[in-house]
Amino acid sequence: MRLDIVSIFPEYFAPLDVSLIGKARERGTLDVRIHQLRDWTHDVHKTVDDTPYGGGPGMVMKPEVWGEAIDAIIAEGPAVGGVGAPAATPRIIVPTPSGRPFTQEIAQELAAEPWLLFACGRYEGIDSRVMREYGARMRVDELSIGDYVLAGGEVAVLVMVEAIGRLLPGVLGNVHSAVDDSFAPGAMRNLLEGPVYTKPPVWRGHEVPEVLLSGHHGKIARWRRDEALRRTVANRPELAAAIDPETLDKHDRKLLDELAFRVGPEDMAN
Ligand code: JB8
Repeated sequence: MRLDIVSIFPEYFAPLDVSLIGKARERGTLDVRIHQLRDWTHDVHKTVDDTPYGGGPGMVMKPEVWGEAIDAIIAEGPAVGGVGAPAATPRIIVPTPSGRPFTQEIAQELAAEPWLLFACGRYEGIDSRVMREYGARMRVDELSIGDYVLAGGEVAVLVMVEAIGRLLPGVLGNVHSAVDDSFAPGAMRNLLEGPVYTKPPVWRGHEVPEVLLSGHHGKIARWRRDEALRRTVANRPELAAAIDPETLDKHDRKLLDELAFRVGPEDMAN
């Protein structure tokens, strides 16, 4: 996978040199290219922002410099051409608090793409015509990593790249660990992972739940599912309410009943 990242603060991306993503880059699984947006300015001050039309606080990123940057990166072309080669245009991702939510499902979808270009805004964001211009030629997604406001898109891109990167074939140490993740499609859809334990069996008087030491795999799986359901109801009731009733067995329904929790679309009275 090729990842291009455009920012006025390329130093923010030093973490991509280490850990899982760093190793994937060394192996050639990931081709990450960080670009300084100011390289595409023409004035002595390397200006990237201007005052907003209509007034208001802050500054807005100028469209011309973004256009030149994105055109130049697209013109570099994909790593390899020919039949079965990556797309000639990247998918463009613009982090913004006003975007659609970035979810595990979207991470999965983006992990299947050959080429992504992340455009990091600062100030009050990027002139909207940039998204319109490229949206007419390729897929452009404005995505939000959560309901809070950062100072710019850089940290949001680090979050998205880590979530996407660990889904790439061969990036996770244990290829099976992604299927048990909270939010993973399948059995963990709309479920949070329960608690985890390791040795010693007693630490400062706190014991590991006995069932986990039993070696009884059926009972352990059931206990883990109970804990996942309890945690989801306690911490994310809106997620629990969205669980498809068809995915619940008799034991699940009994537990949710004991928690006085109603699941499904017909009645949201929780
Ligand atoms: C200026 O909170 B965020 C975010 C905030 C931003 C920009 C991009 C993303 C650009 N402020 O995800």
